[in-house]
Amino acid sequence: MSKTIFLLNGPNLNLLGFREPEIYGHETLADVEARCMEHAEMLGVTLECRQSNHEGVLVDWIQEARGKADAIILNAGAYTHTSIAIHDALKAYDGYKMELHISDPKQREAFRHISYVELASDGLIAGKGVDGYILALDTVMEKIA
Ligand code: CA2
Repeated sequence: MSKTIFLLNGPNLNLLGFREPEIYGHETLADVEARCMEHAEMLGVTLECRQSNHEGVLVDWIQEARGKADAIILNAGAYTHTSIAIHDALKAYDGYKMELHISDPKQREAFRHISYVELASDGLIAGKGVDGYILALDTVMEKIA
């Protein structure tokens, strides 16, 4: 039975490649998602890529993953550091949960040091640039194989 992974990106990640390339690189979100889709095909896994700027939409998608996806890879953007709603939705999800960041928030401003996502996740990849997305797919596949 083929596995399904939800790749969810949160607020402002639709701006990837257009601003702050020194932190987030030059690739757009469309580039990153295309790379992930290609990699997922190679791994033989179904990948569903979505992005929203809205906290409640991300909560809805995490709830939707219950019974539909074997794992969630989540870059919750700034909601990582603020959202107990996303934390609670992740807690209610039984599959594997990987927190993902392009930069390493722990090496940045103090307000990025707390992660409500981390407290509800099974793994964390941060500070690897957009290559972290591919690394996350490989790691998650090992966990759900
Ligand atoms: O490093 C990451 O992946 C972050 O999740 C990115 C979030 C930030 O709030 C987190 O602390 C760490 C910000 C996403 C904003 O993305 C932009 C991309 C290009 C230009 C401007 C913002």
